[in-house]
Amino acid sequence: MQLSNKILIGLVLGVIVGLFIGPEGVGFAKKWIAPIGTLFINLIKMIIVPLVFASLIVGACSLGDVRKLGRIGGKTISYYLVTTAFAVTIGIIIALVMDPGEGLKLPTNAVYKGKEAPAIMDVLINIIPTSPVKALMDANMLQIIAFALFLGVGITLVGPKAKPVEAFFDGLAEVTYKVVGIIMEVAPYGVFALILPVVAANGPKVLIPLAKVIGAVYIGCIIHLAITYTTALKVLGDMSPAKFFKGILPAQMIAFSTCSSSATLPVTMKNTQENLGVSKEVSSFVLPLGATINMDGTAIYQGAAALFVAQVYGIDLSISQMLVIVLTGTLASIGTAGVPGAGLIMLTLVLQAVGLPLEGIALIAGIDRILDMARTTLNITGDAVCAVFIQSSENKRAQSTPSVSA
Ligand code: DAS
Repeated sequence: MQLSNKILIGLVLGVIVGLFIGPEGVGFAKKWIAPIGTLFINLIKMIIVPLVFASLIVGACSLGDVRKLGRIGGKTISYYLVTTAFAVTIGIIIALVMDPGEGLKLPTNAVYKGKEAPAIMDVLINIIPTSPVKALMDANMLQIIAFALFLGVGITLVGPKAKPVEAFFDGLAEVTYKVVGIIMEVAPYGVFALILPVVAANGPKVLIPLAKVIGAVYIGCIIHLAITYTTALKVLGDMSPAKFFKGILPAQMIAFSTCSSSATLPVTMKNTQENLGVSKEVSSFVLPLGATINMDGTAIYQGAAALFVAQVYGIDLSISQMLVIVLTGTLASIGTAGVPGAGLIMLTLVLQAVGLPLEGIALIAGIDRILDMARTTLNITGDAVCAVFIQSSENKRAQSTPSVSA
């Protein structure tokens, strides 16, 4: 049976058993079932750093030359920024139309102390690791990416003398891919154990008061998937959406269950390489970068959640305040780590930027895991669409570049 079918069975069984045991069974689920999910997450966290580090170095080296690295990097970053800003806008529009905060009116005398928005220069400066070993130990993904890219460029520029170094990291990358394959055999059980306690704890009745917020985020994600990604796949990726969504399904289910782009990254890479024809060199560059800075689902969530909080406190936002939400929502999603619940933490940055009470976060925190499932699934899907786009663009370039005659 295909792995994606096994994972789907794990997911569905987890939901059914979660609904069956309900809130009374949460204690049992958290004590005996949840640890299996934690074990699965820890197995993937174990392999993330060596996988991203080795595959990015190999990715940067195999691009062959620094010009190609710059070209692919420029296309990748541009695609990520445009789709993320579009995602925030969708989140705002959906929340304006659905008005999820309707019916809830809370006092607005709240004095809030928001998290200072990190200055964009600080974010950029912090990307360069002063201690690469510490960055690896701390799993600081942005710094690991920066260090790996510099090493990759260095190996490329040194040439033949650095071949043994490239061969070592190429071998390490292959070993990490193989370990991922072994870990994925556990995925159906891990997915079952991750989803069951969440469904048991949140059961259908608890969700009703916040169903509109969940609806707004899920509808926003579906719209982004149906419009932005389908268009990008057809226009930029030359790939039928049906083939894409079938090929990326296992990674989407892992993302939905783990709520972690980083934990899903090995599967996203496996699916894009094996099912979507993306080369190792492109996927090893585009996907680790995307799992760290490209989070369209989180961007939609930031837009919708900010509007929900404004509605709940009866605050009418001006157009310029909504533009501030688009900007800070985009920055917040870039800065969001690929781990569960990271988007909720970054929401404080957006609320503070437009002067909304942070207390609103408490309202949404209870269902954050449910929202995180959708936004993480969209996050990794957007990364995979970008990988397909870059691969298609590079294929076209290769075809249009006259081959050097022998
Ligand atoms: N869970 C994060 C991720 O892994 C996204 C978020 O929390 O918004 O992509």
